[in-house]
Amino acid sequence: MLHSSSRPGVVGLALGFLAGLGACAPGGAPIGAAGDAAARVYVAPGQHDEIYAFLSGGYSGNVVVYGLPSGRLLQQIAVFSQYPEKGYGYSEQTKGMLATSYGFVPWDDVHHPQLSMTDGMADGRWLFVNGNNTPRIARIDLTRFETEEIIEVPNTAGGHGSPYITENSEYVVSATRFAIPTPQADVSIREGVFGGMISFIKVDPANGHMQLAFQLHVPGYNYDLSRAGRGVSHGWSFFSTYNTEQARTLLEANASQRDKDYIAAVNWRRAEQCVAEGKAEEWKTPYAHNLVGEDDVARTEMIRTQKVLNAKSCPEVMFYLPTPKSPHGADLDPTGEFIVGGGKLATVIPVHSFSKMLKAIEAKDFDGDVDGFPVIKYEATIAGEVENPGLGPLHTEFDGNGFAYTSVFISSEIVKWSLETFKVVDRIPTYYSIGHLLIPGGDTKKPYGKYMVAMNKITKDRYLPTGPELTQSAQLYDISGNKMKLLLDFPTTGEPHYAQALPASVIKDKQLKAYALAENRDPYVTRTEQDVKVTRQGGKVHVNMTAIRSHFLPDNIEGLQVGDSVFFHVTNLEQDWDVPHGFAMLGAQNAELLIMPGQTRTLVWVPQRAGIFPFYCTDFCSALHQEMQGYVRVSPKGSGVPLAWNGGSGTIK
Ligand code: K7E
Ligand code: CUA
Repeated sequence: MLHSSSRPGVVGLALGFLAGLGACAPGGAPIGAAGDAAARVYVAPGQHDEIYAFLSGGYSGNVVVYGLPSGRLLQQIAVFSQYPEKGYGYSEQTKGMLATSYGFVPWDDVHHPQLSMTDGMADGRWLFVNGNNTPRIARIDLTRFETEEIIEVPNTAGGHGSPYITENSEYVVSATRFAIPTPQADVSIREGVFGGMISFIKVDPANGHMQLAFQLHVPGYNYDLSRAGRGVSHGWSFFSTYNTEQARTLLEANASQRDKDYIAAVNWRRAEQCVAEGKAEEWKTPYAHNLVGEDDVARTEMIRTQKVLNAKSCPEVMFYLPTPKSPHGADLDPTGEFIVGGGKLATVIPVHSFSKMLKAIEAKDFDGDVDGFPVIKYEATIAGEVENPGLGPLHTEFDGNGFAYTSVFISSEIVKWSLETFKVVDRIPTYYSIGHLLIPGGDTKKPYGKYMVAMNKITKDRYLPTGPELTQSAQLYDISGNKMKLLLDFPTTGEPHYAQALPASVIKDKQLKAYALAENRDPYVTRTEQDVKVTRQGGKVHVNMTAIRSHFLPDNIEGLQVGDSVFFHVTNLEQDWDVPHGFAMLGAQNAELLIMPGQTRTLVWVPQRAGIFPFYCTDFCSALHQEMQGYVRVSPKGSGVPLAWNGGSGTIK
């Protein structure tokens, strides 16, 4: 989103504009909706949607999955936030996902999902998302819809221009939003020298595992958004910058002085060469790498060094394209030839040409340099300027039929324009104040097109009011014809920024239905009811427990003591689709466990009082789900009550 300090003014403008539009239709009819909208979005009961859409959950820290065109919510994927519904970040197996160099960080602000790519097309293997606050990148496995890996990005503050993936998933690329001293230092805010960092994180094509390959040390601007080149521009990445003024206070005015900031064009193949030539230095900022192992347990490796390449030591690695004014989006058309800037304060949408850029570099058609980096003449790269784009253009997506669609925040609309004539051909209002927009495959070589989703920042009167906080508002448009048509409003959670979508057929038949019990390698797996047991090691008690419709074993345990750390390792013995069991313990100071078929999950409980404590299954699993419960007996510390349980070799019969 736009930095919040600019928000009140901008919103004020936006609402003023909306008053002119007449936001409330008589009788509450859907404003601007197409006549056949209901039929176009209707997915009959029992039928499936055509498209999976992955919306960033913004400050919820999650990713939210919707079906399109219905707008039905299908799943919430826990990523950077503890999520009690699934026990994510609470169970012993998942806590490690939220480790950072700052310790356990149970929240972040998700902005940009990116599907893994093969030859510039979403291949449906993984979804990457960034955490903006404590910079991290997560990888979600799309056969399970679960987060499998999170890597922290060192020397970075505000991992916003992230995780923009290259066309064969060579790298996920991350740029810093907030300039800071690099490396970190105790300096004067006003006088200190700040830097920026662009990170290239290698993706292992076999398993998706991420590894920080190198970082490029660049001037201390705010790097906002990014795209990796594709097609003709493969091998480059493009980053919008703002605050090239390098203001340190009241940025809303002080970072808006210049008529043009830059899109930084980075030749990452060149950077690879310089790193291979040994030009990178070793820095020592610790960062966490969290990975789910073969045993389905997330473990953390704290890594202490990284390769940092000073961009100045690598000639021709970076060029600046002057771009009006405080650009936000930097988006590439399907061919990779056009680089579209979204100047928040610009009066046109500037479209740079990649081939012209290469020629200008060749001809040294520069307007001098900044910090030693050549600034290419604006006229030398510009392919066209889209006039009359509305107020506050932000992000652009493409339909694959020669048209671009730009979200426009202040005037609350989407403008459709031609990549041939650079003329606006259609415009449609959004309700209200659109941020990102999504076209399925709209950032790939061959967009799927057909639909477009607006993710709006302001909801106002679109839904039944729910106190001061309203649901977030997404809107679905039909873009199959010449005119865009509004089809549907649907609510979203958190504040969605970007989203990705792909045809359901790419991934729907690859979904895991149950974890194979025979392959469960959790160190505390219990494969049969004969194997259940309770063991004490000093103040630690391990309960190897099973769950199957409709009982736990053991379901009676005695001999626990106040202050023990009791580890309930619950294995779900089911092997059917859609039969998780839950596990909840009275007084436990965390969440439930939600255990998928064949999986083991562990909840730690430290009993604080003596007495009898029930536990139960939280997921309605059978007609006798209510009967799926048990008791533990807690005795005072030092009590002589022996450890006893039922099931397996237990002594309670
Ligand atoms: Cu909200 Cu991509 Cu973080 Cu624009 S960003 S709106
Ligand atoms: Cu198991 Cu309800």
